Amino acid sequence: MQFSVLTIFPEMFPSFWEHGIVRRAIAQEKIQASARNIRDFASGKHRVTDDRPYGGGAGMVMKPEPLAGALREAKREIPFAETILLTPQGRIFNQKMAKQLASLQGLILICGRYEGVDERIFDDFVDFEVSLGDYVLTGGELGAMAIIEVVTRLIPGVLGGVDSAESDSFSDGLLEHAQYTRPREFEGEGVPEVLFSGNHKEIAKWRFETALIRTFLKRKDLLENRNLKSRELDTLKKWHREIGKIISAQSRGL
Ligand code: 4FV
Repeated sequence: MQFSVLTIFPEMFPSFWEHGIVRRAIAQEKIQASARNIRDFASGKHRVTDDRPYGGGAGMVMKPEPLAGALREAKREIPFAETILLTPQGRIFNQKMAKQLASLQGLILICGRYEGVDERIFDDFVDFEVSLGDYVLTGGELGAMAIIEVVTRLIPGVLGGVDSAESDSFSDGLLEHAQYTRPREFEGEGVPEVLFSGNHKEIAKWRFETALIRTFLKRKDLLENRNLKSRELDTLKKWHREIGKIISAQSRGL
């Protein structure tokens, strides 16, 4: 997978390339990543990349010519790449979208700044718009980094041995189960006994049920907006029956 970031702040990326999973994936040559300075494609002595909006109004707009120049060079380097513009108008980025992106060979990521980019860039160059979330950043760089990190984790072979994308939150649509590590006793609080049972079937059952109840308590939407697996449905039905019994017992004043 090749990532090509277009930004007026390429200096934001070297430290990102040099840490964690992105660093490992680059070292394993599973990904290549570069950040191109849009200003290098701006003309004139001041190489401006922004200008006042036609029709007046506050703020500045990213000029189309420097962006088009940077895009054409990036496309020459990665002709098969899909081009993403990071913008609040885009589809919200999530794990499902990351899985789709991870199947691509190349991504060009346009980082907007100022009030946004000239609309004519959308039509001619942008394959799709992606938003990091419903809030306003001052630039698309953090969105580009998030996409690169999340997608890189899903590239086969990047996550070795112990850590696997399969057990991630959201990978199977549920939040992750509770995690514990040493010490066994922390400020008077222990660790669920089942985790010391050595009974991997019981441990897996406990982890599944804590993942399901946490998802129900914290992110009910994740259960409402997808087809539940039979095991999830059966467990929810079991809890529903048990809760029903408790409620009816209460109503019988026991
Ligand atoms: C944003 C977001 C975002 C809008 C104007 C930068 C700013 C300026 N990008 N997800 N939310 N961008 O707020 O991706 O271009």
